[in-house]
Amino acid sequence: MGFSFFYTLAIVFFPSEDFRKEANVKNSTLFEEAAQDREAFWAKQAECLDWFKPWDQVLDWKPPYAKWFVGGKLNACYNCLDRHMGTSTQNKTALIWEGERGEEKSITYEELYAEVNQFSQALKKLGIRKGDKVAIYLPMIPEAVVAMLSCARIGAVHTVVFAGFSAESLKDRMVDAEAKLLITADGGFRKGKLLPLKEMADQALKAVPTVQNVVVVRHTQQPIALTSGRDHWYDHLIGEAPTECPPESMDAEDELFILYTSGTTGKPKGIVHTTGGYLVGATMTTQWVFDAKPSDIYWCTADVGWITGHSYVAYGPLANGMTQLLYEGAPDFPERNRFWKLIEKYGVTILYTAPTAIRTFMKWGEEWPQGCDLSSLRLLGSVGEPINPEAWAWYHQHIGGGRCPIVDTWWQTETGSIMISPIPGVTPLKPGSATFPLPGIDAKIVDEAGQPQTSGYLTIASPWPSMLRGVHRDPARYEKTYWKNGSYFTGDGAKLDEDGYFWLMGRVDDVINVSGHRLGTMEIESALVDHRSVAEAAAIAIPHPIKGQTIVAFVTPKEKASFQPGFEEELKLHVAQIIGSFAKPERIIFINDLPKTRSGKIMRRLLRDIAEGRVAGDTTTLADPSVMEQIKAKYQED
Ligand code: 7RM
Repeated sequence: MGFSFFYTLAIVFFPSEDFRKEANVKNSTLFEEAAQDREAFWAKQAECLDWFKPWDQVLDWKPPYAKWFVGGKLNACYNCLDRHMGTSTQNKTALIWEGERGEEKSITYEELYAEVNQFSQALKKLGIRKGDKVAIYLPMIPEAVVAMLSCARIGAVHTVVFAGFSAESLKDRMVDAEAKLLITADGGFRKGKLLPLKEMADQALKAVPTVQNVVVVRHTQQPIALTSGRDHWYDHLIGEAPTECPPESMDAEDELFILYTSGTTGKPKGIVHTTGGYLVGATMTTQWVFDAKPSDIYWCTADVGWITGHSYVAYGPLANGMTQLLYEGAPDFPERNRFWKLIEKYGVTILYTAPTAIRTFMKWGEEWPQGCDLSSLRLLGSVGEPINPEAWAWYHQHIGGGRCPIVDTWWQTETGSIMISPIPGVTPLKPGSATFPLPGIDAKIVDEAGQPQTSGYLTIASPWPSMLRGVHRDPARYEKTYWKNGSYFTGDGAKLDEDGYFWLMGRVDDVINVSGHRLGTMEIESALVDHRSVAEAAAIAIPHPIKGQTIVAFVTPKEKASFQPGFEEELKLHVAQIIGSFAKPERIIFINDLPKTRSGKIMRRLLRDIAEGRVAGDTTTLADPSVMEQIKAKYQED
């Protein structure tokens, strides 16, 4: 009841006539076509790409394994670069890069094409062939995009590891992917500090026997150690490489990349995406949702280390010949108006960012954007977690000047491209709702038994082109985690309102979302118990006004001595070392015992009750119900 009260109050924002008139999608025809014949619809959309050989069959669906555009041949890099040569896009700016200290660089499509060709040759010279796995551990610099496209060009499978991940996390991913080569940099910049990427890479590489070569981009110029015979400077390789490298003809179902994402166990999953379907999804959603126009200056603030950076920095925008901004740095460096300064300076027309960033800007106050000219903006986007109506309203008014539609885009690493989102010239917006599934996306809300409901689990009942094709080296996990009653199980809860709008309600599993970073509570727990003084740990997420969620950990130490004051900080640092500093718990509470069932299951739900100040739910199944009082006392005392 409380919920329906909340959403029926929502104001509806209709697309302006001006926006609609110029929009790529002006009416509901796409929805109708898709509803009539989904496969025929996707086949028509796939014509947005250049194919070396057309497909013989649109879809081969043997649940839960899908093949799209069977027999079709293409190359993702060719579709992002080669096909723009000889068109008006050739001399257009592809990437505008700005560093934190104000350095600038601008690269046209032709220049990007040239560099990618050379780097592709360099990779080949280092022995990289079709199907080989290449790890990329780079800051947000143009070379990150060059690296991805070069892999795609020669048919190598990239696995990008976010530069905020620790050496340990990088190692785990390279080992699981059996990476043959690593592309990294001397370092990166963040909040005026130097990130020791090469040092971390060296540390990780000690335990990765499969990596034979390391390419190092010169970026910060900080002194680093090179291992001779293994490490190579990027600029040297480029300087020596031939200028042309023909694109490999790839099967539509050949792997394009693996991207690791958190699940409900301590071990991240290598999500596999293939070439044809993925690129159709990324390309078409960029046209529909971001209303991509040749004149746009587009800025997606996501890092290439996340799926958003893959689909909406690297592939989608470039396949559409867009001009985009890349910024390597913090939003408050040197001042809290850096984003707004960038928008003013480059005339950004489309901004795609995360609710956690918007809430941070809200906290800093509207005087920061007010001091800048944001009149170039015409469209705003949001991704990563539900955007609360207050943040939506602030974004709409103070950034969008009340004139820009906001596309609240729901999707996942696994879905490859946006699934539920407004189409800005068509969809009436309700702040806080991602609105409707895109054309061709068969989203359904169901109960445990798979029956349609207005509140329950969000599922996708039919395959779609950019869907994951599996979990790298773990088909059992793919089948078990994602498929229930023949449908794709998203792990998110959702509700439908009386107008058919989708309202995302957050995860229904042990996956949490801190500042838009996806993490498993199990990953944090494994990192905690990895410390020699920790016996047991339970991590929970509690609501946080800026970060969306924040981590609270309950730890039972092995020895009395560990209760010393500095221990909490030490443990937090330990988590940062194992996963990355974004995974640090906000609070660690030391207790003698965790609330457990008689069979030994930790009841995290009861810990959440304590942390959120609720009366604890049913404790009768606990082996020792008295632990609850002790934990509560400890929680309130710290
Ligand atoms: C793109 C991305 C996926 C999880 C997903 C949701 C949450 C993402 C929204 C959202 C509500 C949104 N990929 N999520 N976008 N929840 N509204 N617009 O974030 O794999 O890293 O995370 O993020 O819980 O399952 S991801």
